[in-house]
Amino acid sequence: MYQNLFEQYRLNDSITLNNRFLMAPLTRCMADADLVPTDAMLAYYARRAEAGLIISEATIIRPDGQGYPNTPGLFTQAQIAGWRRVTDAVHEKGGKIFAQLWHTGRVAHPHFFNGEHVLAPSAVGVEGTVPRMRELSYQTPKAASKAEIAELVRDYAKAAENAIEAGFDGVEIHGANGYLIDQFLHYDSNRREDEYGQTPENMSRFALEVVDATIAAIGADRTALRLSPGAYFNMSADPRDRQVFDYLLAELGCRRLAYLHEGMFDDSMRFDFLDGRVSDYMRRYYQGNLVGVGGYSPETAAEAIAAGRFDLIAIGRPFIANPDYIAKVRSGESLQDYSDEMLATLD
Ligand code: FNR
Ligand code: 8K6
Repeated sequence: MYQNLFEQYRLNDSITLNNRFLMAPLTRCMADADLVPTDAMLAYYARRAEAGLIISEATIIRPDGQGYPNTPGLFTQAQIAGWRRVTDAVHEKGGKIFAQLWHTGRVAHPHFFNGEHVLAPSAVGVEGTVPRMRELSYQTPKAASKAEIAELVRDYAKAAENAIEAGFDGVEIHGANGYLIDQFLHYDSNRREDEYGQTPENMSRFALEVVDATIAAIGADRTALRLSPGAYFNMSADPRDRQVFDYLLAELGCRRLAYLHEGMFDDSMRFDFLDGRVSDYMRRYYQGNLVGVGGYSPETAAEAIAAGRFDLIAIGRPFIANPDYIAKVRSGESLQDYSDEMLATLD
């Protein structure tokens, strides 16, 4: 069944995947107090190594990128060594794994890094409190200076180098879901009046600088990007955002990334200003490898791939509920339904 999903897929000259299933990046908040991956995390990822590619849970590039408890990092030697054990275990089982590189921007909280402020494109805060730590209210961020922006770009590239040192096959830059890079890409959160704001070209500048610095550090064939053109999480949409993404996607088309990944929880959502689904919008404006995600079953994913709507499918919640998701789909065994209670343990 679903034969197209089990075909090998050649991402580029360096990387060929065993099948078209990606394990979506899934924050689990289970790293240790030093944000180092644990033995339980090693076992969790190794159990899912049959995926064509695992994308790690979002992993912070530096301390002030942290917005949730116990999210792993890639900025200390101990974190690199911890991830090395995870990547070795996945490779031993024949799998591949990318690190998702994360800075939460205005969704960060100084509680986690004993800091004074959080950095964002502009001093525009998010409403509300930190999930799982409701006593912590979000703060109004500090608008990053140009020197701070340059430092952030360098820190993404450094984290990418650290990821390669840790044995990852590549990195997916987290440019989605209302976090730092996405905050530059939407009018709701980017009110800058310098060369990082106000026009599609300026608003895309930070994202492209991060992408280009990462490519320079580890190569385009090992660099991927996740984007949310439809602001739907930690953010409000503005119809003008469309022009920013039209411009950005055209620019990305020239860069031969490993893949581009839509950041969505539910890809059946339709956005007027994108003329429909996010995946369809991205396919129209981007010709490289495209990853669909958000509420897909093996059936609907196989159909979408057969119809050419995207090339690869990322699976999130069903992979939490079914460590042996790939084997079950291959054999036609029924899948266990996901429930939020499953987030309490790392099975
Ligand atoms: C997520 N998602 C997510 N996305 C991301 O880019 N980085 C992350 O760390 C996380 N973390 C995360 C945790 C949990 C518990 C959930 C449920 C989701 C989004 C995820 O990658 C995916 O886009 C959605 O889960 C939709 O896919 P499914 O679950 O419908 O297959
Ligand atoms: C991008 C997500 C990072 C989340 C970290 C916290 C983990 C808890 C996730 C709960 C998932 C619920 C998803 C519901 C979001 C719907 C958005 C429209």
